[in-house]
Amino acid sequence: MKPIFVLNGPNLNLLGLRQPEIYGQETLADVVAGLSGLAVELGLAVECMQSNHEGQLVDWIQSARGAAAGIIINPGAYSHTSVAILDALNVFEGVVLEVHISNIHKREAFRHHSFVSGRAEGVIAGFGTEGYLLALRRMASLLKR
Ligand code: CA2
Repeated sequence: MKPIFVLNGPNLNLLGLRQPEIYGQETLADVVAGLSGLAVELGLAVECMQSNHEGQLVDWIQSARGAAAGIIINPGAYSHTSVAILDALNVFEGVVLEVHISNIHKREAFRHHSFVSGRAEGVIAGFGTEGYLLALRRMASLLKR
């Protein structure tokens, strides 16, 4: 089975270090450890990557073509701005799930729209960092079909 790419966008390297009232106490390393453990349980493999750079995210999405079964992505602020990330995801043939730690619909109006949501099979928002684990469980059931 090809791996699942878990992509995190800008500033998510600061998880657990700043703004815990919005994004919780867990660090990105904690999230990666949780996903790696759950992946073993589900019989999947995950490759977790984070970048603050839009082009790097586009490069990783392009590299997923033929190499990954699915992509779980939290594009961070690029969710609301990036047609380039949407275009790259549109060329990827596998399952795409979108995760937001916070409930973007309860926040400022500019966060209510995500370009990626038009491509994603499903979107999780407002479940904290647990959303990544829920997305991985959903990915496992979608890939079994
Ligand atoms: O809720 C989410 O997961 C977001 O994708 C997070 C983005 C935000 O721009 C989106 O609207 C919603 C921001 C990520 C910033 O992450 C930080 C984590 C800890 C401390 C500071 C920033």
